Parts: sequence; structure tokens; C-alpha cells
Amino acid sequence: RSWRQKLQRALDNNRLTVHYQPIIRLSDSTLCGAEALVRLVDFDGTLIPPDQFIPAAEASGVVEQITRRVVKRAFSDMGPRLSADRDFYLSINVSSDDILNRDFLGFLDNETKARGVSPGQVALELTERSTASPERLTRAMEEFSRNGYQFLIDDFGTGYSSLSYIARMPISGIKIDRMFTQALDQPSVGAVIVSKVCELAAALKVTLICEGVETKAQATILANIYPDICAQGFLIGRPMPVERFSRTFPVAS
Ligand code: G
Ligand code: G
Ligand code: MN
Ligand code: NA
Repeated sequence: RSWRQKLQRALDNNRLTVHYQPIIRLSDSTLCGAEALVRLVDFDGTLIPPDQFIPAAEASGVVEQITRRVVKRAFSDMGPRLSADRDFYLSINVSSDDILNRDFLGFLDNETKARGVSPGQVALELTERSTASPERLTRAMEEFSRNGYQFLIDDFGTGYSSLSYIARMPISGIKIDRMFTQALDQPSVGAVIVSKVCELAAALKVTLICEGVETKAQATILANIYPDICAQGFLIGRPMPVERFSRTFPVAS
């Protein structure tokens, strides 16, 4: 069976689920957001992570349906928290095809209205892997930005986007790929790279989120390099179902 058929069946049978990974500010350990991460539920109940099927979904043209399903589910799961905590944001992974499709903006506007979600609390994560023309992508991003949505550049440092485009795109933050976090374990190399990305973020006036933070040592180095840095990774929390997220990170009253 082709990936397209497998994914279409999973959509038809509602076999997609969404987990949430916490993002905290390192300086005071406050929760600032969560990233929604889709999983495919296999017939035996096993959860298949997105890196195993999103590339196939992008290639076979079903990724836009998957993204919409994730948006609906994530707004339903996280709507109450988003309303209760206006400083909390929900990060959603999108493909450049989603952003280039004019209907997606209308879809998002409908869903945010229906759930009482503020677009400013929605961060759209776009990877540098996109092969779309950067001019076209930038223009499309500007429309989303005008309606209040935030953009984060995901997996920063692993793609081939030119820095001049990053500067022109309406982005509110950069996510440093976990490859660079791992490089911190050899501080002489890793800290230099991360410091340079921090300087870039400061110059562009965008926020910085470091992915794949697994150890206290890495967190300490990061907090020393850049006080405003946010972190995501196993040290803070694994991707988890919404029920566990709510128990682990109760809304402050
Ligand atoms: O959860 P994790 O292994 O396994 O995610 C791997 C990658 O899959 C993420 O970095 C992200 O780029 C992508 N991804 C996760 N969830 C989604 C989603 O809902 N839509 C899209 N387009 N990509 C996703
Ligand atoms: O969008 P992105 O590529 O960041 O997707 C996050 C992926 O990375 C998910 O598959 C998640 O399970 C994984 N992940 C999250 N935190 C960590 C971590 O601290 N270490 C490692 N190795 N993987 C992580
Ligand atoms: Mn991501
Ligand atoms: Na990433």
C-alpha cells in the first residue's frame, strides 16, 4: 500500500493523535508555550512519530489535510488553556504548502474564532527545508502575519535558507536545532555556534528557543549565553497527551 493510501486511511479512521511538548523560559522556568506534535496511531496502538510519515505526507499531497486535523485537535485540546493564560502560546508545525495555500488562512481564522483562540497565541513553525520560492513564501507569510499569527523558523541551522531571507520574513522567533544543543557538550565548539545565533536573534529582535535540551549542564550553558532563551527538550518534558500536560503544568491561578 502506498503512503498516500495509508495516510488517507489514517485520516478517514481518525488514527492521528497530537502530543504536546512544553517550552519554558530558562531564566525563571516559567512555561511559555507548547509544541503540538502529531502521531499516527498504528493498528496495534503503536504511535508512529511524524519524522517517519510527514516527508511522505508532504510528497503525496496529504500533508495539508493532516495539518488541518492537527489544528482542530490542538485548538480543542489547548483552547481552555490559551484563554486562561494569555501569555501561553501554541506552536503548530506547518509545511510551506499550507502557507502557500490561500484557503489555509481562512481555515485558521475560522478555527481561532470558533474556539476563542487569539491568533497572537498561535505560532506557526516553518522549517528551512522548504523548496518553495522564498519571495512567494515571504509574501504568503505576510498575509498570516497581518492577521496576527506568529512564525517560528524551525530546525534553524540545518536548512539552506539564506540569512537575508530570514531577515525579511515576518518571523517572531528562531528554534535552534537540537544538533547545536548536543554540540554544547563540547563547549568550545557548541557555545560559539549558539552564541552567534543568539547575536543574530538579538539583531533581528526575535525570540530564541533551543530544542533538544536534555541535560542540566546544557540548560546552564544556554542560560548563561542568553538570558531570555527558551528551551524545549527531554530535561523539561517529553511530548505528552493533553491530560498529562495539564496535570504536569497546571494553569497558574
Ligand atoms: O515528534 P517528532 O519526532 O518525532 O517530530 C519530527 C518532525 O515532524 C517535527 O520536527 C516537525 O517538523 C514534523 N511535524 C511534527 N508534527 C507535525 C505536524 O503536525 N505537521 C507537520 N507538517 N509536521 C509535523
Ligand atoms: O519540530 P521538531 O523537529 O523539533 O520535533 C521535535 C522532535 O524531537 C520530536 O520527535 C520529539 O520527540 C523530539 N525531541 C524532543 N525533545 C527532544 C530531546 O530533548 N532530545 C531528542 N533527542 N529528541 C527530542
Ligand atoms: Mn517543530
Ligand atoms: Na525542530
